[in-house]
Amino acid sequence: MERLVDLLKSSKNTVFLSGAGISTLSGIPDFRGSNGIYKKFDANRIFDIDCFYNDPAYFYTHARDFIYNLDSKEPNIIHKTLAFLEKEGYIQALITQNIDLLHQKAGSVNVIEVHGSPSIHKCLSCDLKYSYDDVREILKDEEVPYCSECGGLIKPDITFFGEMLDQDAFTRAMDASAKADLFVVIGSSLVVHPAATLPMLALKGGGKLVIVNNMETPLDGHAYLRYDDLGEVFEYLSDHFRER
Ligand code: CNA
Repeated sequence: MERLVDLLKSSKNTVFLSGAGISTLSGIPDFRGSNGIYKKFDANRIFDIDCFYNDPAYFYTHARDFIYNLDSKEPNIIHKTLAFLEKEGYIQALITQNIDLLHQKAGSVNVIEVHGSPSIHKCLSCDLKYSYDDVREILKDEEVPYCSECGGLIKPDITFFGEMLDQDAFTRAMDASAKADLFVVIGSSLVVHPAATLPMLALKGGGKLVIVNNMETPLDGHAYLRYDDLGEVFEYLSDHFRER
């Protein structure tokens, strides 16, 4: 791990890509990990855009214990260390596939949310915006939130399977990745595309790839450094950088 510290210190343009694995330490299950959502129910169906249109209650029922309870979830040592490293100038961009808002809660500023965010919801008929808190309030009484102005279905601004990614966010993510001299993937299985292509952009630009994940990923063979345990790595980084 000393080698990772050295890399973080010597790199001029460090980009992190986070996935659902980093929030398991905050009690939010990931998709494909050992206690992931895929083990319990069909996450493909919950986040499938056609299923959402046909049966929004299916999404909102499952999301109650997954997205609409985020107020009770706190950033862990990984989110906090990343925010600290950004503040100290060691991280230039943080790209996340997560939709749990914990990076922002920990204080990270330059966060690129490539799969959107539940902080905004929109009426699919009239485009009226609702905040996360608005929708959580509606869900206290209703199974599915509908627009108070026109009765249209309300959808969170997260990217479902079958939808295009937000082009502005993804373009920023691609630009940051292509410029990175150090690209660190944390807690992602790297199987969801196109986010999983971002490390390749860094490699093509001559950047070094580091992967921290406790299951194999398709890019392990390209990794300059490879670690399994996120908790261990971030305890080390936290101790090292905070105790200087
Ligand atoms: P994923 O496919 O579930 O992969 C997570 C990876 O993290 C797995 O390979 C795990 O083995 C690994 N992992 C879990 N805990 C640890 C640990 N303590 N140490 C090391 N490795 C660990 O998730 P991805 O992010 O790759 O997939 C992308 C999807 C998942 C995105 O669309 C997300 O929006 C979606 N998702 C997000 C959240 C969230 O916001 N917290 C939760 C669940 C799913």
